[in-house]
Amino acid sequence: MNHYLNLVLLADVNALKTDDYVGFTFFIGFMAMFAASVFFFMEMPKMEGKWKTSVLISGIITMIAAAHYWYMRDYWLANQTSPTAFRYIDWILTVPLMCVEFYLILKAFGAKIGLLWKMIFYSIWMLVTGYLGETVFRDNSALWGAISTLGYVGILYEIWLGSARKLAASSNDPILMQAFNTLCWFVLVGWAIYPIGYMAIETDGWLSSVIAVKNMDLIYNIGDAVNKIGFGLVIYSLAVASKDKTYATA
Ligand SMILES: *C/C=C(C)/C=C/C=C(C)/C=C/C1=C(C)CCCC1(C)C
Repeated sequence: MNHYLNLVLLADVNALKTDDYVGFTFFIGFMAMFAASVFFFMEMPKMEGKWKTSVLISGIITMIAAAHYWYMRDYWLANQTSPTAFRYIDWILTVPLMCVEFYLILKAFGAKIGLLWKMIFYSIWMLVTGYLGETVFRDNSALWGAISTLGYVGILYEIWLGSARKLAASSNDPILMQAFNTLCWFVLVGWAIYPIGYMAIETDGWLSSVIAVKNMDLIYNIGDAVNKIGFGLVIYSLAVASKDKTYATA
C-alpha cells in the first residue's frame, strides 16, 4: 500500500517538469481562479442590493474557470497538448456570463434584455466558429478565425459605439462610467490576447516565427487570468464605490 502510494505521488511530482512553463501556468491559473472565487463569494454578502448579484457572478465566472483549470492541468500533464475541449467548454459558459455583467450594470439605466441576447449571440458565434477552426477545420483555421472575429467585433461595436455605450453615457454617473470604460478596455485589449494565441496554431501563419505552437496555451492562460479575475475586480470595485455612495439600491 505504502509502496503504491509512493509511486502515485512520485508520478504526480515527476509529471510537472521544471522547464514546463506552460504547465506552470495551468497550476497557477487554477489556484488564482480558486482564490479569486473564495474572495468574491466572501465579499458578496457585504455588498448592497443589486451589487450582490454582480459580485456573485464574478465569483461564478472564476469558479467555473477553476473547475476547468483543474481538469486542464491534468490533461496537460498527461498529454502535453492543448486541452481544447475543456478550454472552449469553459469559455462558452464564462464569456456569456461576462455579457451578463455588462447587462446588469446597465439595467438600472434602461438596458433591455435584447441587448443581453445580442451580446450572448455574438459570443457564441465567436466561440463556436473559433472551436471549429481549432479542431474540425484546422486546415482552414485562418478563415474560421476571421469568421470568429466577426462575433468579437460585434461585441466591441455594442460596448464602444452601440446601445450599451449610449446607456452608460446616459447614466450621468461618473463611477459607473469609469468602471464601464475599464471593462470596455478589458474587452478591447485583454480579449485581443486570444486571437493572438489562436494565430500560434498556424504552422506557417503570421506569428509562427515569433510564437511556437505550444505557447498558445501559455497565452490563453495569461489571458484568462487577466480577464476573468481583472474583470471581476472591476465589478467588485464598482460595487464597493457605489455602496459608499449609497445610491446602490436604485
Ligand atoms: C474567460 C474567457 C474569455 C474572456 C475568452 C475570450 C475569448 C475570445 C475573445 C476569443 C476570440 C477568438 C477570436 C476573436 C478569433 C480566433 C478564435 C478565438 C475564439 C480565439
